[in-house]
Amino acid sequence: MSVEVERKFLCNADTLKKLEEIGAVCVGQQQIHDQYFDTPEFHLTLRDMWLRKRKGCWELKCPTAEAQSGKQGEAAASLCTRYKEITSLPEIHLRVKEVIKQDRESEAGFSQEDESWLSKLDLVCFAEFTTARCSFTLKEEGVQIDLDQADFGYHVGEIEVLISEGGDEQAALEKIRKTAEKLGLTGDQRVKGKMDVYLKRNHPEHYAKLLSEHIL
Ligand code: V4E
Repeated sequence: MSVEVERKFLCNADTLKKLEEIGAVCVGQQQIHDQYFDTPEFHLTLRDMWLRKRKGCWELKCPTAEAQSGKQGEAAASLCTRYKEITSLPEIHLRVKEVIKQDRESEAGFSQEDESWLSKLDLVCFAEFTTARCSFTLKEEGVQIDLDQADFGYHVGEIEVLISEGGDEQAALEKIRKTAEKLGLTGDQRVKGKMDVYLKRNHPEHYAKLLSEHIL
């Protein structure tokens, strides 16, 4: 299982030029269609768990043990998020069921095509959008930089480093800090992600609930 450590940043007219200057190499462009699911009572997102279907595959992003214990470290680290990324469908099902505390055993299978487990756990799609993504790498740092343009009009960049669970988070944070410095990123405020902007516009009640619980 991998842990994604990332820092979001606001893009501007100079971002592409800056990436070129620091030697970032474009490694591809893609369209990403995401559908996010939760119960009507927000069982998952209120625990900072994000279940999504992307390119026909299920993914669950959930907080790491450190994030759950509230450890943030220094200020630069607090600009970053870390989430475990689970892609095994049986494990996703297990974790989701654990949170929803469904008494009734689901008899659904675990194929990517059979979606009956969703309705059995009362999971509905609450957000759906497409992102045009350009990805860059900084090879010597093992860093990926994504420039995302969401179809609802939000443009955001992210500097990310993947580590294994229990891997060297400090080293990942340091790589992100260095990359941010090279890109000339200033500001000590966390930048909003796509979901933040999407929910604020489309589901203000859900958004308000997540804000009040300090999830967003
Ligand atoms: C973790 C999370 C959400 C799920 C989407 O994560 P995000 O990294 O924003 O999306 P994306 O498309 O870049 O995924 P990737 O391709 O990198 O896997 S939605 C909200 N969160 C929590 C969250 C948070 N609290 N604060 C920030 C700055 N980002 C995300």
